[in-house]
Amino acid sequence: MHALVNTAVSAARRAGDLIMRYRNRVHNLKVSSKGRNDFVTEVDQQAEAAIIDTIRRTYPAHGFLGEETGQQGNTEAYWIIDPLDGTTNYLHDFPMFCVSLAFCMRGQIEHGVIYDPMSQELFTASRGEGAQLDGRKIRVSNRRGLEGALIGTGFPFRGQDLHLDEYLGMLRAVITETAGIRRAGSAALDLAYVAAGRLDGFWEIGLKSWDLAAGSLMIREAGGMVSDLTGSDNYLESGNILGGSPRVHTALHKLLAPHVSEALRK
Ligand code: 2AM
Ligand code: CA
Repeated sequence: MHALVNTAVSAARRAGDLIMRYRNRVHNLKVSSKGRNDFVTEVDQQAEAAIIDTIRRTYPAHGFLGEETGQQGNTEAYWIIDPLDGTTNYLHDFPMFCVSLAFCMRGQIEHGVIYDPMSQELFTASRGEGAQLDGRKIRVSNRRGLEGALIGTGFPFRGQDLHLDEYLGMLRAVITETAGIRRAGSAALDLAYVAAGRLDGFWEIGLKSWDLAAGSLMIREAGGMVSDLTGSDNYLESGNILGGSPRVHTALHKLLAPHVSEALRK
């Protein structure tokens, strides 16, 4: 395994252990949901601090772009961190959340690690070297189109740019044409599931780069395709993503196209 991936795995496991240690406490907090929210925010922050600390010990010159702490340091060689993807699930003890780490070098994502501390499944990928689940090579599904396909998505949630009408149009189209939709609540883990062939495709709008960086590399390295909703490579910037096995990606792109408004083309 690449030395950078080794370090990322240690960091992700350390964050995952911390998340699991706090899990019972979150559930026992009999306070208002605000109190619980604050507590979870604290878990997020501590997990991110643990990740940064682990990476810094080996790579003191690297920079970071974290969901909790934002951009810091080196912007040429840096780590994109989602310390706890699926926070709402975690808050509800719904067992679908993960730690997502990506290493970015001069604008290219080179390595990705996604760790699910509930199942202890570890997904890894390095550019040009494939993707693995617990050390075994994974491939996207070999489904030939939308018929029978299982598609993941996430509902829009950010206040002002909900694009709800467009999204509902997409949902209607996908419900009609596929075997079903799953809305699991952790975009990073959903993307890892696409890479592992558990989902045939995935789309979501309005995400952030830390939700997508590791998982998008994983899908490509597992033989799949990733783009934004227009088919371009701009998904990390736009936050709109469409991924899947090659034929499902192509079919889903075509199916969603009529619902992609001007605003979603940026
Ligand atoms: P998060 O848990 O790290 O915030 C689900 O649609 C995806 O959107 C998740 O990856 C989740 O990542 C992200 N997300 C960000 N803010 C959210 C919110 N307010 N509600 C639901 N999901 C959110
Ligand atoms: Ca996230």
